[in-house]
Formats: sequence, C-alpha cells, structure tokens
Amino acid sequence: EAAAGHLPFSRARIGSFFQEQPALKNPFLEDALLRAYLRRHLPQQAVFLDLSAFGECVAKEVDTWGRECEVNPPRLVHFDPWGRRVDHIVTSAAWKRMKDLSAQEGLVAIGYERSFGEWSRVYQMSKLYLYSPSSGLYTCPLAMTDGAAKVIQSVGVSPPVEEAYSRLISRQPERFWTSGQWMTERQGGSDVGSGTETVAVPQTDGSYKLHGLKWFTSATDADMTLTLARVQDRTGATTAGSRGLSLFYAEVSRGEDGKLRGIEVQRLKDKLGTRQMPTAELLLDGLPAYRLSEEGRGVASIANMLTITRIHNSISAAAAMRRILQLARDYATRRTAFGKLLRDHPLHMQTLARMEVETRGAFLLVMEVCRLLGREESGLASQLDTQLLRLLTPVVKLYTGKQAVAVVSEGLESFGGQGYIEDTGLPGMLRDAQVLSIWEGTTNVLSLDVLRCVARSSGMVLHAYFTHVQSLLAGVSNVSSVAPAVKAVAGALSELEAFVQMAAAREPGYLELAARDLAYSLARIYAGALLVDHACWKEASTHDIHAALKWCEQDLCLVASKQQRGYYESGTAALDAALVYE
Ligand code: UCC
Ligand code: FAD
Repeated sequence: EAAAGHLPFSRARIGSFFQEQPALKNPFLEDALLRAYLRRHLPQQAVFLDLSAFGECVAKEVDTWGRECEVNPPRLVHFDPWGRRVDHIVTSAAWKRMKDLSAQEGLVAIGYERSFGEWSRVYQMSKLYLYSPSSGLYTCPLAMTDGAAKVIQSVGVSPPVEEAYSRLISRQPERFWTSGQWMTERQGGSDVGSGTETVAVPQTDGSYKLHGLKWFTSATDADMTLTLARVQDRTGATTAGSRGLSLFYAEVSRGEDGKLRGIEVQRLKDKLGTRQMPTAELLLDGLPAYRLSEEGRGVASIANMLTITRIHNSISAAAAMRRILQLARDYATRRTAFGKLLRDHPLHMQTLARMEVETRGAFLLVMEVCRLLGREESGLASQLDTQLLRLLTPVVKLYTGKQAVAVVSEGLESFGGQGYIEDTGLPGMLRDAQVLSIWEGTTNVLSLDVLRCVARSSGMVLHAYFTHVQSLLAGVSNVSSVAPAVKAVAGALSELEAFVQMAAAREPGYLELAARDLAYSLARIYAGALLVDHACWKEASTHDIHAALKWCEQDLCLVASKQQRGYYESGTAALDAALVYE
C-alpha cells in the first residue's frame, strides 16, 4: 500500500495531469483561405502587413478585452444617490477600449477612405472578420455605425448630419461616434410597417420631437441613432402602414441637468447572449430629431443601412465558424483520447473537415457580397453586379446566420465537456451565434425579402444570378480535378431554373412555401460555384479542390427535390398547421 504522502489524490494533491488549453494564435496567419483570397484579389503588401499586425494584436491583447466585456456586462443605473433620474448605462473599461481601438484601426473608416478602390470593402471586412470573435460584440455598434454612414452618404452629407458623418468615419478616438439603429417596437420587428407607433411632432424650426417606445436598441451607449417614426399632421393624424414611416436622425445627448434629452431608459434586456453589449428598451419622450428621408420613404431609406448591417452580420457568422474551428484544430493537437491525439482519430478529423467546408463556403459567399458592394461604391458596378448585390445580401445573411449556429455548436462538442464550461469562453460563442439569424431580419423574413426583390425586378435579379454562376462555371469547364463539382453545380442550376419557371406560373402561396428552400438553394449553388472557381485559381491547393468536391456532394438545389415530393402544394400549409396544433 502506498504511503499517504505518495497518493496522487489526497488532501491537497489533485493529480498531476492538467489538460493544455487551446491557444489562440494570430487569426490572419492561421487562415489559409483568407490569405489566398487576398493574394488573388488584393495582393497589396500594405494590406498584408496591416492584417498580420492586427491579427497578432487580436490574439495577444484584444481577445482578453473581449472576455472582460463578457464577464463585466453593462448595467443600468436609473437614479443617482440623491434620487435624481440619470439613466446611466455603465459599460466596462474593456468595452470603452474597443471603441478607441475601432477608430484607430479604421474599422469603419477603411470602407469610406477607399484607399484600395473597389477592394476597400473586402479589406475592411477582412479586418472585421479577424476582429469579430474577440471584439466582445463591439462589431455590433460598428455595423450600425457603418450603416448610418452609408445612409447619410445616400441622403447627402450636409447639415444637420455633416458633423455626425465625419465622426462616424473618423480614425480619431476622441472624435469617433457610434450609431444606433432603432427600428423594432413592441408590436413588430419584422413587420416594421404595422408595428411602428412612434410619432414625430413637427417643430416650428423644421425639426421634430419623437414620442414612442423602442423595444430593442442595441449598443445603446451610442452617440446618435437613425430611427423610424410617423409624422403627425396639424390635426395630430398619421398615415398607417409602411407608407406612413419616415427616417429620422437623432443625437443621444445629455442636458445641463445630466439627464438624457428626450429619452428614458426603461430597462436593459436580459439576453441569452450578446451580454457584453447593452440592449435597452427606450421611451422616447420628445427626443429632438431631424427628418432625413422624404415623408413616407422611411423603410426604403433605411434599407441602405440594412444592406450594410446584414453584410456585417454575415462577416460575424463566417468569423465565428472560423474561430471555433481554429481553436478546435489546435485543441486536437493537445488532447489525447484512446491512446492518441484527437487529430489522429479519422472520425474526429472528418467532423472538423465538414466544419471547414461549411466555413469556406460561408467565407467565399460573404466576400463575394463585399466585392460587389465595393464595386458599387466605386462606381464600377455593372447592372448585373447591382442586381446580384441586392439578391445575395439577404441570401448570404440568412444562410450564414443559420450555419454559424450549427458549426459553432459542433465546434463546442469537439472540446468535449470543456466546450460546455463557461469560463473557457466557448459557450458564449454559441450564445452569440444564435442571435445572428434573428436580428437584422429573421430567416423567414429574409427569405420573403428575396421573393419580393425577385418580383420587383421582374426576375432580373435571378437573371443576373444565373448569368454569373454560368460564367464562373464556364471558366473552369475543362479542369478535370473539379469536374464532378462542376457537374453538380451545373445540374443544380438547371434544376433551379426549371423550378423558378414552373413556380412563376403557380398560385402566390406556392412560392411563399418554397421561399426558405429557394434561398438555401441560391446560397448553396452560388457557394459551390465560388468554391470551384477558387479551386481552379493558379495558386490553389489540393485542399481547395477537396473542399469544392465535398461542398458539391450535398443537395444543392433543395427546391427541386422537395417540389417533386409535393412540399409546396396548396394542401401542405393546412397539413403543416394541423400537425403543429394536434
Ligand atoms: O436588428 C437590428 C439591429 C441589431 C444590432 C445590429 C447587428 C448588426 C450585425 C452585427 C454583427 C455582429 S435592427 C432591426 C432590423 N430589422 C429588420 O431587419 C427588419 C426586418 N424586416 C424586413 O426586412 C421587412 O422586409 C421590411 C421591414 C423591410 C418590410 O417592410 P415593408 O414596408 O413591407 O417593405 P417593402 O414594401 O418590401 O419595401 C418598402 C421599400 C421598397 O422600395 P420602393 O418603395 O422604392 O419600391 C423596397 O424596395 O423599401 C425597399 N426595400 C429594400 N431595398 C425593402 N427592403 C429592402 C432591402 N433589403 N434592400 C433594398
Ligand atoms: P416577429 O416578427 O414577431 O417574428 C416571430 C417569428 O415569426 C420569427 O420566426 C419570424 O421569422 C416569423 N415570421 C414573421 N413574419 C413572418 C412571415 N411573414 N412569414 C413567415 N414567418 C414569419 N431591433 C432594432 O431595431 N434595433 C436593435 O438595435 C436591435 N437589437 C437587437 C438585439 C438583440 C439581442 C435581439 C434579439 C434583437 C434586436 N433587435 C433590434 C430586434 C430584432 O431586429 C427583431 O427581434 C427581429 O427583427 C424580429 O422581430 P420580432 O422580434 O418582432 O419577431
């Protein structure tokens, strides 16, 4: 019997084995696809140096701040010690540092400086992609800030928003402002047209005062906001529906008494994730505001913001997938089970490889949208580019948002029980991924947006889609290594074309039921074409070919297979409802 002193587990002895934790390395140097994509499209030394240095800073320093934001979440102080209402949203020091860092690194500014012409958006979004998983959700205010700058650009950079615009795109921390995006009210976040009760009361100087309740307002420590309201006429009447909504600009500021001007913070939301960031319910009680759109053109005017924030959302989704994978593959070199490292278990590698394929598809889809945005903003976009951008923005947002949840969830499992342990920082990634398919338009609402943009363009956006995918395939038609993938994409594209033609002649409810599967088909086929195209680039590797082949093994055209099984026929809706409510 071992003497008590030699027992490995007794009194203060807790055994000698401690698992090495996964190490976060420079996310730029770790990301072969990102670097290859940039080598191909934006081979600028300045960009590589900046991203490499920023990646190092993210891994060494910023990631710790991101954790600090999670463990020191914002809180609301309603009253000062003497009972006066102050409504202070107290944020952590790390959250404030993120703001300064964002300005210094030009995380919004790069998109407006356009130093790299049509590729400036790709550069900006690549940087955000490195930053996002370590940012403590600071990418949320940055998305809205970018969106607000875009809206201001579209309505005209002149007073009263000239100063605000210069601050939104500033690199100077002391000047830099962030913006909110207050659209959702209690009655509706998707159906903004019916759900908005906020009224705008005209003032004699041409400005307005807003009265209403905004139900979700994220990163509420912002300096300004864009929001929607209904202008009251002299009798106090307003126009109902979407046609009654106008777009407003308001500053979030305090009066000499220290109170917020025209705003009461009702409470902060108690959320599943995104806890690093305040999301508040706000009573607007005479908030001074300026109208930016024509009366009744609020939704159309804020659509520019939605395009930008949805692209940011997609970047965050792809980045979350990439980050969990980066950590999982590192962990697989440190963790042993059944006598060998996880990396030496083929089934574990198959699991990570499947995640890798999803991540690559998502990355290329998002970068494609960024490429198109960059072309549009540099005045280089063809009509086809503009139509593709309109169609792909909701498609990519909804697809990557959903895939992020699946990939991050699988990723947690690859750490075993540790993936479920809060202070590893891993569970927060799953919580934060879950919001990506909800805010900025849910999956179904965006699927319906896709249908509407197809109908409004009389099918031109689909024509642009088919033309572009065909041109990608034409460029690789004689490369034998990817032939099965090319065949799969081409076959799926023909099926999709046939489906669209058939569905156009059906009753309206038919396409509505097919909307989500249609959006998924558009995403999968397009990503297949991009993966094949990338795999045939002159510096591509055998791994790129493997990824393209694997992606194209899945059902690329969901609507074709489901249509054959009668999924969208008129009786289905009633059957579905009956099943749900049995
Ligand atoms: O969730 C939010 C913030 C979260 C925090 C920020 C996160 C950022 C990412 C961070 C990553 C870490 S803010 C709330 C977001 N809310 C939504 O996304 C609303 C979802 N609902 C929709 O998108 C709906 O489809 C609505 C509200 C747009 C539907 O309203 P309407 O009035 O029924 O819309 P219509 O009739 O379809 O469109 C009205 C006009 C039309 O223009 P005209 O009148 O010229 O024909 C449309 O073409 O607006 C135009 N329009 C668009 N244009 C509508 N949607 C778009 C679009 N997506 N792009 C271009
Ligand atoms: P609903 O519209 O009630 O949707 C409920 C369900 O119905 C969803 O599954 C939806 O897909 C489905 N649905 C709705 N309409 C249809 C349809 N026609 N066909 C089929 N299905 C449909 N909003 C802001 O304005 N600013 C913010 O800063 C902000 N921050 C947020 C932060 C967080 C953490 C969260 C969770 C939300 C935030 N939101 C914000 C609100 C967000 O944008 C909305 O919650 C979202 O757009 C959905 O709206 P809703 O909650 O009213 O859901």
